[in-house]
Amino acid sequence: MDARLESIKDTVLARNPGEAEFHQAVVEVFESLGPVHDRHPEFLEAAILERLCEPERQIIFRVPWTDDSGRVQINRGFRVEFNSALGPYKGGLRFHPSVYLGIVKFLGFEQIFKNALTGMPIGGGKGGSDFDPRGRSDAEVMRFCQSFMTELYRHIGEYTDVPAGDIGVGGREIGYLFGQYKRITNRYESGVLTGKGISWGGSLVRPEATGFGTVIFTQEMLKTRGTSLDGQRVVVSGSGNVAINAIAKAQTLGATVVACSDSSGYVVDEAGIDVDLLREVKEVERGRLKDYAERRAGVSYVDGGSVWDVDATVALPCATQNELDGDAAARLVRGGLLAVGEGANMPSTRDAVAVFQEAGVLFGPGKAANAGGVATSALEMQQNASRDSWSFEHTEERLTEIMVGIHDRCAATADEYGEPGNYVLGANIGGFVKVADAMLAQGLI
Ligand code: NDP
Ligand code: 2IT
Repeated sequence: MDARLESIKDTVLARNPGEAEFHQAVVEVFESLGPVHDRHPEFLEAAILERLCEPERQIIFRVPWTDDSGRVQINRGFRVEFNSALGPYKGGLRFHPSVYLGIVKFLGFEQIFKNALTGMPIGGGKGGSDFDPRGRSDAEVMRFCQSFMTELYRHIGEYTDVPAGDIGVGGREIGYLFGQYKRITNRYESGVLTGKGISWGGSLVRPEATGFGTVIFTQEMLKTRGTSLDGQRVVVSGSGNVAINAIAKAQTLGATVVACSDSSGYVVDEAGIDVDLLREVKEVERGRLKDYAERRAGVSYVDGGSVWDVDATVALPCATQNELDGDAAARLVRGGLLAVGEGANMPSTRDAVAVFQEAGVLFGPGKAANAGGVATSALEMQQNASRDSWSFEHTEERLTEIMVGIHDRCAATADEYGEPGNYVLGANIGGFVKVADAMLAQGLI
């Protein structure tokens, strides 16, 4: 790392003790930024990096609710409003027992650069709770969401901060959150949340957007090597919103997705995942991947283990952070891997990224490859602001344009900085320069 940035990094790490994921995200970005500071000493003088690493506002609150047996439960809620240089804070809410400040901050930090790369007017933020929705009834989830919003509502708004979904937060949760916001404020402010249902202000393609966008980005990377997804053997991790839609899109483009996972195990389906059955099991029944395997002939289910043991030419990690380590990366490379498109946020460890890059594997980092979700959220905000709703075809066309644009900007930036094909460098520098320029223009705030 550049010596000038090293000491800033040390200060940031010391100021934020115990937040391993946030440290990892900061270090990864700093490693790309040396050459930018050679060209732009004004960024150092204005302490842009120090300011970028300090969230504009961090909100932590108690979320009390009662479970179905009448017992009081207490969770912790978070919203980190990281950077508003380019627009209102924008980013998802994650409900998962592992959530703590370090995870929310890593996600919020990445979101700043991701949102900048989309070219849409959105700043970066993230939130969530250590609430575990698994095994909870709809009524429990509703009471939790109502309590969560009873605090959060005062901090958000169409021009302030616009949350959406992430792990554990989908259409059901956004519905309960929106209902409570509307009830408290007595305002039908559609643009306050994205990921809404289609009949009450949502956008077509938003549910598919992250997975579709990841595959479109991956397709663009493959094109630079004169190939495409057609005929590729793909492994996807996860079986949630991002994974399912990545599987669907990859197969539409002629790939065969032979495996996917959940936190309990993985399935191998050499004929190609049956997306309709997967949607039925996961989205309608809220079941487990094991149930998918039991209902389809010729599928094997592996309890525990790692889905990265399955050979693939294209890997799409779509579950969670640090799910793919250096050993798994080396195994995938030995198995003939050509490309990785990160649907999840920071799923590859720094060791894994190094293995992929050394082996010449095309590597699309999450902040570029999975930006289709938040970009389509921005399209939802646009539709809400104009009280309009667009067709599926039109919205998907916009998503495709945006993803191709992000790919090309990352590639061009990597070329400009003398590292052709380095999408990590391209994404970090491309996102950073846009935010840094806006921060400079807006003065010391
Ligand atoms: P979902 O809740 O719909 O699905 C999450 C999936 O990941 C599930 O299959 C889940 O398995 C698995 N998973 C979660 N945590 C772990 C864990 N600790 N170990 C192993 N598997 C795990 O979430 P999404 O699909 O929305 O999100 C997936 C990833 O994509 C996240 O990294 C998220 O930040 C990122 N992302 C999401 C966007 C969106 O629009 N939703 C946009 C951009 C990025 P199980 O059910 O067993 O927990
Ligand atoms: O990580 C992400 O980009 C998301 N979870 C989506 C955020 C959004 O505001 O749609």
